[in-house]
Amino acid sequence: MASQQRTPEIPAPSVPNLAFVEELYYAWLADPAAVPDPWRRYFERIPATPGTAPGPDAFPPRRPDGARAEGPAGAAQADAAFQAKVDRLVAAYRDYGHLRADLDPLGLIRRAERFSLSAFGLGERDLDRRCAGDDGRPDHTLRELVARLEETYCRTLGVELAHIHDADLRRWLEERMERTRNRCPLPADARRRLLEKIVEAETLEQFLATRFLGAKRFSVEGAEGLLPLFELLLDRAVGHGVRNIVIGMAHRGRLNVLANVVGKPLRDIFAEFRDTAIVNAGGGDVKYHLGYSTDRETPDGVLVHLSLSFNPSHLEWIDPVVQGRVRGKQDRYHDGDRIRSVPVLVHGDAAFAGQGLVAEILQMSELEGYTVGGTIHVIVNNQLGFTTSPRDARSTTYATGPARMLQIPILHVNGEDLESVAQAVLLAVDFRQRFHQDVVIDLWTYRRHGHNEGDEPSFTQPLMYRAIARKPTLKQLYGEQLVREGVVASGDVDAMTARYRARLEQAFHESAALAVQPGPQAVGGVWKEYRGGAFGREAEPPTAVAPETLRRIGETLVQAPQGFRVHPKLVKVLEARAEMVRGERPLDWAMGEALALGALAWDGTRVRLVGQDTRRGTFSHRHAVLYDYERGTPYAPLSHLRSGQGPVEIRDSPLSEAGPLGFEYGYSLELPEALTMWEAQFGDFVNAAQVIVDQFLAAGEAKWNRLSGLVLLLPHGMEGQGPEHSSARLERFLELSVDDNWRVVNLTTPGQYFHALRRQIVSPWRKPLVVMTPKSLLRHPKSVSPLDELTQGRFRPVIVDPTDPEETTRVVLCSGKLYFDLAAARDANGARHVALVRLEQLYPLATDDVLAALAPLRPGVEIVWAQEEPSNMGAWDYIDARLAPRLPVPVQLVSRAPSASPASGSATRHKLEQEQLVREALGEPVSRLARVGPRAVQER
Ligand SMILES: Cc1ncc(C[n+]2csc(CCOP(=O)(O)OP(=O)(O)O)c2C)c(N)n1
Ligand SMILES: [Mg+2]
Repeated sequence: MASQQRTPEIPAPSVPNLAFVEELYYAWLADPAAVPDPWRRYFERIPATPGTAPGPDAFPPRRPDGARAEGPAGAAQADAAFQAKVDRLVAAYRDYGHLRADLDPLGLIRRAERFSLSAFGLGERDLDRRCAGDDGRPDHTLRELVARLEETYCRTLGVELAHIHDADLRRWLEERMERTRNRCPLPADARRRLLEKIVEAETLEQFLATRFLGAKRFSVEGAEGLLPLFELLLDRAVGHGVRNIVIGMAHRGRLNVLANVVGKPLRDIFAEFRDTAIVNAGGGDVKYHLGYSTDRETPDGVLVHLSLSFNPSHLEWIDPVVQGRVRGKQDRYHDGDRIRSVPVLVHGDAAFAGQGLVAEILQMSELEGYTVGGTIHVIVNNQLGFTTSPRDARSTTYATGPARMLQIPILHVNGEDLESVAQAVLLAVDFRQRFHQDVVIDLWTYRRHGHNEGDEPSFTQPLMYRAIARKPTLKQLYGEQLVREGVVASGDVDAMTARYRARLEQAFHESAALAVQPGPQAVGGVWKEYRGGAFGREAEPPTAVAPETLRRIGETLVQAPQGFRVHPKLVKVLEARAEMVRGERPLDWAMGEALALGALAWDGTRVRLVGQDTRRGTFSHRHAVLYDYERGTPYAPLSHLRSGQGPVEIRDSPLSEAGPLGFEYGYSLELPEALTMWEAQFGDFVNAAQVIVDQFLAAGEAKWNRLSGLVLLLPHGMEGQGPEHSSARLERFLELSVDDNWRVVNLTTPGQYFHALRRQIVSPWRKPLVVMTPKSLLRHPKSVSPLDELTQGRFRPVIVDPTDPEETTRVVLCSGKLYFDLAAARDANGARHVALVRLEQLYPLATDDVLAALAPLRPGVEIVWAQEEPSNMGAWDYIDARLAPRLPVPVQLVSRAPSASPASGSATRHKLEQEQLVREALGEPVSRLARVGPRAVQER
């Protein structure tokens, strides 16, 4: 008798093995032969069609949490399998429903097809079966469920969630969307108010178009929905307790936002358009770059401070600046939860997708050192960047692609459906206030005219612009809708338009009478006590600190708390620092800096120092934050000086320059009383933030009348480390130095560094300070200062070595570390005829101090400018143009030969060049090193 093979026991699906059964089931659906016989026979009893399941790359299974009821085995199994398919359908809607949402007001984008039921193993016959739905209720028919999902996820609000793997966060969002079906019905008075904003938006643009024919205004038309969005956003934010909103935005719709959101007087805007008076002899900026701020009162009498930040043309570069400003406000107002001050960044679709800075600020957004509790991003997505279509502008599906790196929702909304816009705003603001993360609203719109008003858009987008020409404006559409709904009467829209137009006429009339245009807002508020403009000829302020105070600060700096295990190698460092405090050994750079920051904090000044590897210091010299050798916990001695001291924040930054530098600049704009410092890893890398230097630091005062006392620490100096570790491009800073826009220093002693840092706070002037900081000098035995240098005196822009005027025949002017090489050679050679004069501050130049140093010398003395940089770099061109003409005799140059690259890659060559340079500077005869460039063609 043939033995009967036993069928393995197949357990009824229960919660623990459901996943396993589901996997098998889907494998069987795809290919019945792929599962073992018993399972195949089992599944064959379930009414479904094999071979119709989605492939492995289709929607990954995702089961809602929570157990399902177990029933009598057969029915329960069938139900469980059916429900599993339904669950996959629900998951697909949640993850991909946005792909078929109706987002484009022009209707030109092809939307994804409706999900086919068969792709999920479902069919028409299942439509009236009962199943558990997205809301967890068990009593839907599949038909109802699909309708609900279509409505929630595929109408005019499409939400990207698939990238979020934080279950809490997703559940919160899904629950919010599914409960409301992603709708936010608005009461009649709110709808009327939104209509009014749309009327204002359109009427202002048309007024500007007729009164200032052809003037660039980067009209909001086609994206009028931005104005209602702001109304809704402000309301919701104020409801959450927000009292400060800083807006950063580019050109598109900016004038309208200034006038109709922030409340800049129309009269002033028109005066700027008339452009008949000189606003600002120093420069100023075009009207659509200017900022404005006001206190706006809500209908409930709550005051909220709105500030639209000035911005440069460089798209997206205002982003970190706005965030830094908000962080500054949060620090100033002790908003530790970061719920009272909020940044709103309005982006263009092409810029958001294209500019790398966006990735930087997103990456920074959740770091302790940079978080602002979440930025609300709004993309004014007109589906064009100038003339470029999205297909040539990005590889991502949406313009918001870069935001998917974060665990945040991305809300795509049709800008013509204001109920959906309202829902997107609610979700965004509530999400930001609850989870303290960024959030993105992608407002789909179109651009009614060309990029600017003089542009012909149909050259490049003929089809799109044919569709736009046929399209009624939002005012028309929404007005008609509200008339239909009985919210406004048929003549109301015209009446609203006429009323606003009358206001525009009045303001236009007044603007003609404005003899002087307002220009950038005057410095006021927290800035009242600080000064911009020319430094004048005032003496260096006193920056010395009493010995007793320094001693007390120093003692704290060299101690770790009880039980803290200092790294064995740092014990010696702290001991050496203790000797410095006791005056037993001269101070080094790290200690000069620590005492400067310490003395400021001691007096209550806030200090913030951020950069790559800044806590330890790239060159392992700073150790401003110690890490317990056993537990790894950080300890920053500067934060433990005494109670009531200023807060000290020393942090490491992400590996980027633009975002972090922009952020610190923004921070410095809010806190003039704080010492804000940014450090580059090597000064060379500051060029990765060149836009921030050019557009903000150098020109911010000239363009926008905004002052900043930001300090840049840029390790600089040629030490044989190759072309990219040698130069902070001093020449570029000097080229940009004019109108006392900042200070540029290249210092030789810790004492000078101490005074320069303290001067930033002690002096009422707020100007950026660019410091060429040392590398080898950090440990140079001569580049040290006795304690006295800190307890007496002040900053010295020029240092003249003592020499005998009778003996001196050659004056060598120099700056920075080359001085020590020159001094060593001079001393070694007994070259007493050479006088060394150090220009510690290169801008502004203390020309009188140089002249005073030369005055006692005999006529006929030679004057040399010596620099270690190639002659086309460093300070030479600047010295030649700005100092040399003021000196009694022509200045000779000693430098490396001109070069396209800042330094040689060979340390040996560097050394030879340096020796030769020093000898030449001292007037010794030298034969020049032959210069052999890289060969153009490699010989084989
Ligand atoms: C960094 C930078 N590169 C280029 C430009 C020139 N530019 C000005 S507006 C614009 C198109 C912007 O497109 P988008 O971001 O979609 O904004 P839209 O004008 O469509 O509102 C370009 C390329 C610029 N201002 N900044
Ligand atoms: Mg665009």
